[in-house]
Amino acid sequence: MGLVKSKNLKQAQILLLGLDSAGKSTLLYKLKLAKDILTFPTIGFNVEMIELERGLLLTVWDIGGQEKMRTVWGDFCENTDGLVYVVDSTDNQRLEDSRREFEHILKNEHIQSVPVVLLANKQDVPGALTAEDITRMFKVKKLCSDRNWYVQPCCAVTGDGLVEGFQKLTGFVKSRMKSRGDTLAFFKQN
Ligand SMILES: Nc1nc2c(ncn2[C@@H]2O[C@H](COP(=O)(O)OP(=O)(O)OP(=O)(O)O)[C@@H](O)[C@H]2O)c(=O)[nH]1
Ligand SMILES: [Mg+2]
Repeated sequence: MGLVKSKNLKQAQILLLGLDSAGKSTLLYKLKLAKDILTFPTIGFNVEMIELERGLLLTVWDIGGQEKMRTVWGDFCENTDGLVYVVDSTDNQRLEDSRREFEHILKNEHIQSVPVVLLANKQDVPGALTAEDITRMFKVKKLCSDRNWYVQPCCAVTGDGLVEGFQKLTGFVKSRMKSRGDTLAFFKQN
């Protein structure tokens, strides 16, 4: 579907990926409900519509990050307008796994040139890697040289940095659609 534009409402499809326990579902429901919820590992996916800015509806697809689920991430890439990749900044042991999965998904044909925001999550935990650390360790400049990208520090539990990260992404999404002069679907309301 891509970005669907109507007189008063635009929609964008956002894919939320990252290893299991990175904090994807916690941040999704923090954004959606402004509440801390007790999450369970996501088997399958969650999907929520979020209106962070008036007139722009984000459909956010939160896909489980366990090893088995990573094999199907590619099936969710079609029609994606923006990718949010969540990193547990305290999980030193699996940082390379996360980086490898990130590199792999960026090669998916459906998300070529799709903008990316990496969320360096769990910044409330002492010793968490900074956004600069993640940028360097994930080789983001190199891997994302073909697209707009940004690395945002955040804490899904308090909500710090989440709106900023998503706003950055939607800014990129809007400018990509404009610059591509994409075949936007225009629907007249009412
Ligand atoms: N301290 C801290 N804990 C967090 C933060 N974000 C998430 N968590 C915790 O990390 C655990 C995993 O969070 P989830 O949101 O379920 O992780 P997920 O990425 O959805 O994991 P899967 O569904 O298995 O892919 C939970 O216990 C959360 O409370 C954070 O910013 N800080
Ligand atoms: Mg989850």
